[in-house]
Amino acid sequence: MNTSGFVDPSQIRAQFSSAMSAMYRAEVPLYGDLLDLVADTNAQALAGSAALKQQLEWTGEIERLAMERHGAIRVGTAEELSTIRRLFAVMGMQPVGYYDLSSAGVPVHSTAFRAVHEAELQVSPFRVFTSLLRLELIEDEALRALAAEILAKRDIFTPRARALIEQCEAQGGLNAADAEEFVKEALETFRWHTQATVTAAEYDRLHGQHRLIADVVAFNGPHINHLTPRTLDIDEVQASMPKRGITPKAVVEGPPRRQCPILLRQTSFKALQEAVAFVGQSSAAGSHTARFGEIEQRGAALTPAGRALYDRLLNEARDDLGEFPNEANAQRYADLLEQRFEAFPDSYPAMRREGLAYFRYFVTEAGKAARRDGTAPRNLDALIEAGHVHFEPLVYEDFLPVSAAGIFQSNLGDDAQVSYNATSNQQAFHAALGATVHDELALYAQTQCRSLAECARELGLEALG
Ligand code: OOG
Ligand code: NI
Repeated sequence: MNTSGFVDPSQIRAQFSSAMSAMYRAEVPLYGDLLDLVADTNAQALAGSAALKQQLEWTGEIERLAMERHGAIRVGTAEELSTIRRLFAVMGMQPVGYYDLSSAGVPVHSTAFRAVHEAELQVSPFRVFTSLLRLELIEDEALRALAAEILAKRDIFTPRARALIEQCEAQGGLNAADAEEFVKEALETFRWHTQATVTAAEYDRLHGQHRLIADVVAFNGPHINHLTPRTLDIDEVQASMPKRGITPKAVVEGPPRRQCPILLRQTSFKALQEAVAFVGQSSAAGSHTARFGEIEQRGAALTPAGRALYDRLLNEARDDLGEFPNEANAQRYADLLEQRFEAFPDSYPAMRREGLAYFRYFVTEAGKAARRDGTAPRNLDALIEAGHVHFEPLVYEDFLPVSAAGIFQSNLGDDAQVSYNATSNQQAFHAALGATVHDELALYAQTQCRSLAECARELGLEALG
């Protein structure tokens, strides 16, 4: 609570994230199994490596690890996307990054809603990968018209959620009672619907065009389709999943395993077939497949130079493979990735020296003592050398387009491997969103900059950099 009587948006986000997790756990028990497996693996990883534990203590990530998760939704119209933006804004979540997935055969473009300041991320790092269906990519004109007509009829928000969003915008915040009601009402948008809004025949037509189109159009809301806990050892979780009756996808997306993890590695288990009722059916005689489980391991955020190197090495490994990664070539792909990524320095000092990653800086006890004695060096490299300043990588808070496409595809089945010849259209996305997305690289640069300014202040220096 701040002086205005409003609840801190980060607190609303933390409450919402926890309510969403409880709802999903009740709806999809396998998600609960995954949470247990990840908690066990994380405890093991921390017990096995004092260095890892210390690193997460420096950055504070140790405190947010157990509550860390991301989810994903897919919406159908510009109005839905812009209202979702306003709904997330109540919880201090803003659109970051633009992801075009059409080139990978998924007719959507996306952003991630999340907190943008490190202090807010520390309270709750909850993020939602949010995709907008690109109806214009449906070739069949009659089907496109049908989809648009069905979408125009639905309201995915409760009247009370809409009212509370408006109230928050008008007043600049919500008090505790309103915030609690907001969490409850907002949650309704993300709930699963067993009742479809279309007939079985309409569903089949939509599904025949693309499974994702049926998923977006045929129900009264953008059900949360997965929630992803963060693990400290994704290979261990991947290997342990079958022992707990969970079948993971064949390939871990993202960079290979390294001493110093970078960006994001992800794996998922296949979407579940769930009973639904189509219009005209008296019971849940049909089925729909959308919800799945996913795990992620996060590493260092990369600078533009680091990201360019990552993209190049990833593309080279995929070119070497010569086909989409799949079950049959998974081991070869892992080997090729490792070979190519030998060109990416695997120590934090080297990544820092070469300007490949963003870092956070901390004044050590020795640094504070040296300041009192007036013996401290005055530039960053010398301060690090003398042990007066310590650095840790900034954790990557975003997503990766090639990985996201892999996650989508593993859950859409092989029949979805079409490729759209569409051009990415960030301008149209901004227009639908009613706002522009943040550039994630600028956000990391700002966090690094604030951390250097804080060190300079603590050391009584003009600036550090
Ligand atoms: C989103 C898939 C992408 C990720 O973590 O990259 C994703 C979706 O299936 O809607 O979740
Ligand atoms: Ni995901």
